[in-house]
Amino acid sequence: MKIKDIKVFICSPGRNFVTVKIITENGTYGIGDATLNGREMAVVAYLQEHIAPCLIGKDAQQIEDIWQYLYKGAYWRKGPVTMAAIGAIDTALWDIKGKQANLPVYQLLGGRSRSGVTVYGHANGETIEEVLTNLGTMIDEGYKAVRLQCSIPNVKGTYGTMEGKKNYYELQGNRPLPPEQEWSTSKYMNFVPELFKQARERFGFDIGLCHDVHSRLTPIEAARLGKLLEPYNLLFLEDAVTSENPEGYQIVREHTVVPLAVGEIFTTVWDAKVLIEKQWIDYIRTAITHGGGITPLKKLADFAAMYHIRTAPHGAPDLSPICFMAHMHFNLWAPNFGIQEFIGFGTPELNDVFKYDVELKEGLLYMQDKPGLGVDFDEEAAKKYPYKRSYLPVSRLEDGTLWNW
Ligand code: CS2
Ligand code: MG
Repeated sequence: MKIKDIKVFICSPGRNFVTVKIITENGTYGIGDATLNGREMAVVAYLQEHIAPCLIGKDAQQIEDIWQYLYKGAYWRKGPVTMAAIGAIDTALWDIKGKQANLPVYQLLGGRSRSGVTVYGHANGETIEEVLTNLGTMIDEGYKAVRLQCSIPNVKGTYGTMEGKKNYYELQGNRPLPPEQEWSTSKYMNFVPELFKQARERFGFDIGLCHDVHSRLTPIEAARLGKLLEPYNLLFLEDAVTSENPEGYQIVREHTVVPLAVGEIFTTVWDAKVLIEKQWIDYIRTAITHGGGITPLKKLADFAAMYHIRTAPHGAPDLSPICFMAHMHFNLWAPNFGIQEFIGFGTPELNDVFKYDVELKEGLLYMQDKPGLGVDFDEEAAKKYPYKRSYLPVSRLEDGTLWNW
């Protein structure tokens, strides 16, 4: 089954998404997500100029060999641009193989390990009261776990809040230049424990609560935050420290038992290797798109399972419904699946372009069996939403020092 054509689309139904479509000589096609927030066009060029010409005429069934060809054959390995491009190709090939076998992709991975996919939603707000109101709504909707993010008093712009926008897509799709946000570790550290104290006082301990630090703390600061949050029994604390130096997590681990989740910016298993082998983390967050596809993510999950580590795939608004559906199959299969981040079913514009069918019931996602990934991309609809350059914010300390956003 030879690859006849590879198309790359970039559209912006609210925010930018990069989509790959691989078409075989008999007309079967598969799709993949290649979105890299704020650097989308780099991945488009990598796909169009450097990957597509090499794959025309190759056998679409040889998923593993094509992955090795794209990873090792590039010479320059790893990195977000390369691996998002490879991830989209790999995902599209699994979609094709499922369609060819007339099976949902999870059946090709090893079948179901569970009936539904447990998710955690997002409750955020400008004040603790607003966050708790949103948390209460999600508990009423049946969520088993919720991530809490709140603006910090006297700090301009805080990660994870809407800044007055109606949804994440409006927020992320309208940044013609990188917005500058302020950060104060001391104001943050003095404030966050109160958020979780009040959440537990009002809603008890049955609901899973997590929090994304977004790599803003030093290891000893993260250790202190972990200790401060221990009474509130978090499901996990995410990205407590930047992960370029994995030994930073050794320091956090020595001081606190709060479960740690890392990995949304990882692009290969090598980024996670030390953290996993040393058991310095509890959840690995790498997404199929940014992690190079289903092929390497299956290997990463099995490696993590040897060290008691669960998967908790990244599920932010900058991962398209194609990645979301690939995660559905991955999560139904993975024996060490932990939980899936879920920010809802998107907007009318998003669903105008991406077609998929998933149901949320009592905090779990369910999908109907369809051949392949069970998601489609409407090329004509996508034309209505042209690409619009948009950036992630940058963060500065109150004295102007550039900091981790
Ligand atoms: C966040 C992401 O969902 C999360 O855990 O870390 O929303 C992250 O900010 C974006 O993916 C950045 O593009
Ligand atoms: Mg995160």
